[in-house]
Amino acid sequence: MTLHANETRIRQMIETLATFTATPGRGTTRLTYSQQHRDALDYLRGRMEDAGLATRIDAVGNLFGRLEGTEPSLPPVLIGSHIDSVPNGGAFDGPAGVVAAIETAFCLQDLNERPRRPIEVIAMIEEEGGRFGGGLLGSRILTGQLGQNTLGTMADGQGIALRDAMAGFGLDLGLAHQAVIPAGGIHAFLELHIEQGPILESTGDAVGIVGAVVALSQLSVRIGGAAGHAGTTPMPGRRDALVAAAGVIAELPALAAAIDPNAVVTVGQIEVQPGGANVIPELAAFSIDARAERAETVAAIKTAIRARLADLDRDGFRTEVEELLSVPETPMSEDIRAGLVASAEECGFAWRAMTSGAGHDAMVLSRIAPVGLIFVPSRDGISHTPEEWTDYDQLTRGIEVYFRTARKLAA
Ligand code: HGY
Ligand code: MN
Ligand code: MN
Repeated sequence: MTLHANETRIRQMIETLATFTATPGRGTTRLTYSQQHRDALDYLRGRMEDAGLATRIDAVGNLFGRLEGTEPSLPPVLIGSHIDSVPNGGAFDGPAGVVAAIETAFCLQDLNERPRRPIEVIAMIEEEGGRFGGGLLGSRILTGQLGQNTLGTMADGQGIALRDAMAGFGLDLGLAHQAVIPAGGIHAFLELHIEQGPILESTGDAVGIVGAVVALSQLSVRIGGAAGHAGTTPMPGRRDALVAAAGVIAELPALAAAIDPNAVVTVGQIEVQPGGANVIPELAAFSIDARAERAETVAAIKTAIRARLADLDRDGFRTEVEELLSVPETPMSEDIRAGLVASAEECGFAWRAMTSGAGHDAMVLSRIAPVGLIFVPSRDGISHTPEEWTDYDQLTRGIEVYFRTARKLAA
């Protein structure tokens, strides 16, 4: 079996991207429109151009590299992933997919092959939502699901408006509509991603071929109580927003399990105001990330959360729930899945059919085109931490399967 994917090139791109972090020595922190994002784009443009791609940055900062096809008027095959990270994340979540796409272009260059369909490599913004919340921002803008009205209301944790962060990056929010890919604008989308779970490592399969991505929702909950002096305010009658929030958060695992034992629910962020050690909190704001195989299960979990918050309203608190993101379970294209299986088998690599518990841009892009998603193993199933790791020979094998499938899609 001829291995086209080049492990040295792949490793060099992953290791260089890992240097564009705001937290050197403590994982990858590359937030959208940050200096680290700028450095990564400058580097990636160079590598894309080395691979024979014509590069451009769209109105919201997604980086594209185009390999012209012999029939340029055909809708391109879009390949790639996201380039942002969670705070103190790993070196592979996102970059593995961007590098897989650039390596695909290098392999075609090595073979001196021109695809019939154009191929467009993409490095998308803000998939994690690490800066502006919600997530899947780049792909939701590309597919017309997020427009200027909503974008105009978004700000980061420091209160910097998305509009201003874009301006600082040389982008004009007023032109965001230009980033939208029209219906029929792409032939297919193919993404390689790390599994971020323990299955492939435990089974020894080389790649996971994804059938569907689970349903997921992200909520922002605010609980308002009453500030007061920690020393002189008797316990009975307090409306301590943090105690109320802690009660709700502590109950979430049992609340979700009662609805679906396989559902997952996570509170990753919490903010307390005014934040004095001797002041009774008047506001507690926290995130809830809820996921399950089916959208109606996630909906039932959200209903149960709202009912629990209504109890607090009756106790004199003021609660609010904002839905930042809600995506139903998303099946991948059967044809592309079959193409990935055929490529894995022609390489003689063991593959495994999987469902993705992690959200990915592929689930959003499935709104405008058939999509495919392939996983490579994650050591100890760890991700979203500096310890995230995939062996380079494992990544190279996954990229070989990916390249062969992208090549067929563009034929
Ligand atoms: O949260 C997720 O599933 C993905 O890593 N953004
Ligand atoms: Mn990711
Ligand atoms: Mn992630």
